[in-house]
Amino acid sequence: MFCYQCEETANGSGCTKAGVCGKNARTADMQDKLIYLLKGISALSPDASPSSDEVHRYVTEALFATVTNTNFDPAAIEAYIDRGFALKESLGTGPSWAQDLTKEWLMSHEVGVLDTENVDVRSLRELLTYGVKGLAAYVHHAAALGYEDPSLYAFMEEALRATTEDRSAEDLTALVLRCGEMGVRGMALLDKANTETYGHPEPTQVSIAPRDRPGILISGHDLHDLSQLLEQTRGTGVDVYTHGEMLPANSYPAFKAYDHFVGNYGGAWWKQKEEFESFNGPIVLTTNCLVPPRDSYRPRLYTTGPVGYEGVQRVPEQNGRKDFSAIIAQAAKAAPPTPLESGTIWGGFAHDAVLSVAGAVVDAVKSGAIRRFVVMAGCDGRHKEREYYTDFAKALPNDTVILTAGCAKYRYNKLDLGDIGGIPRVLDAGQCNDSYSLVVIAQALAEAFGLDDINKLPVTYNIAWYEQKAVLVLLALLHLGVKNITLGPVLPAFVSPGVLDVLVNTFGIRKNTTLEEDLPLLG
Ligand code: SF4
Ligand code: SF3
Repeated sequence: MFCYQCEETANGSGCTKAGVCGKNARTADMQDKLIYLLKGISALSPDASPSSDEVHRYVTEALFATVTNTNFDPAAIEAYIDRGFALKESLGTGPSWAQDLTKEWLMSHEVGVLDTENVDVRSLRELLTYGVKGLAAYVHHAAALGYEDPSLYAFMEEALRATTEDRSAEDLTALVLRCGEMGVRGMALLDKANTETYGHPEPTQVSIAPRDRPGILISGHDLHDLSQLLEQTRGTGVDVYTHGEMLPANSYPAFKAYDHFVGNYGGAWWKQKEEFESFNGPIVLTTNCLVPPRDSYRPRLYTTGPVGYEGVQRVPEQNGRKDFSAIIAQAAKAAPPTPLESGTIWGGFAHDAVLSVAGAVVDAVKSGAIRRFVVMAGCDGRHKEREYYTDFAKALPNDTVILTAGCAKYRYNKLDLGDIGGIPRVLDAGQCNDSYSLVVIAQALAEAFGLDDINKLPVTYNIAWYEQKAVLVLLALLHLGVKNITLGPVLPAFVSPGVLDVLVNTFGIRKNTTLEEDLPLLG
């Protein structure tokens, strides 16, 4: 195996024996074969003979299954491969390698990242592939709510196809930037899907103290799954709690209407071993990030959608309806969650909520009460270096406001950083995909201040990344012309020195260093 798609890749260069994430070599090889097949399918469905919706949705979900910490089950990946070969029959003609591809050939050959010898071309091909994986995740969520945009499917397939062709570095770089453009479009589509279906998030104090009743813990990013769970648990005496990236769901009006939807339990994904243990009730993983489970809570762990783990039960599903009845029955017999903490945390500062008080925000900036916004969006992770983000948040001057989205927030969202004239100093826009909200807010502020360039705003970007959705969010920011982003806790291993030069020279990207060096950059 060779995988270097995430931040914690072995030795900062690549996982070759087993993934630091827990992905074994067999699953990694199966994922490489699946990606190869998806590229083949994309090569057979050029614009002239567009693929069916079924093919588009399949490519999207299969890409999602290969995102870090999503699917660790080689049998599930093989099932995606089988589905791909069945769908391939319906496709038109294309290059012979794709047209003649058989499962037999694929299973008996090693394919993967290292097939591309030129390091810069490899780097660009992988950067594009990972951006597309991130995009696929968001497109998948929007589609679950009935929101689809053919141009996004077309782009994902065009990009996959391009990685198999003899393209120049310039050409691939242009596609990488277009991936950022499509990322903005995809996140806007998901924002529309979420807010039209569940209402605009509203500022909410989310309880982090459990109640004295049994509960079900739901994690991941899929709001459609959550909505089905809330509906089916209504009146059963079983509470529902969020974990990790599901926390922002507590701020949507449609979900707040459920009395038994009672708050958030625990922190970011990497703490799940301890937290799933002490939760005591069943846990549903709707997307990444899943950590290989302990045997102790495995019988009460469930996966659904693109997530999977060998030997872990699936949520039963028929015609798109998930059936939580057995999980609810199991929960009813479980002990209430063991309390870990008490109090509340703020959420719900997505674009609608922030822009509804835009006047107050603009006044606070003009009066000097708010000197600067610091975007600290992205992912959290288990590496010790990430303590930097807690220290950075603590060290920020009192006249700065943190804008966040994604699970990166768990590094500082329980600190008491106070408020500025009633505006909390940590404004949480939501999940990683809600980074879109931060962009809408920045653009609205630029307009309010009459600026022609968002880089002239008093905004500093200090972003933490972990997996491929964060890669897409980064590309989206680059497409919007955001310059001088600080990125950490390490730079991606898949960015070659040549590609890094382009990122540094064109966009001023830099790696985070120490508080002493990074804080003065606030100006
Ligand atoms: Fe390694 Fe990350 Fe790939 Fe897992 S996803 S195998 S940790 S590079
Ligand atoms: Fe987190 Fe996995 Fe990236 Fe959605 S849940 S931000 S890491």
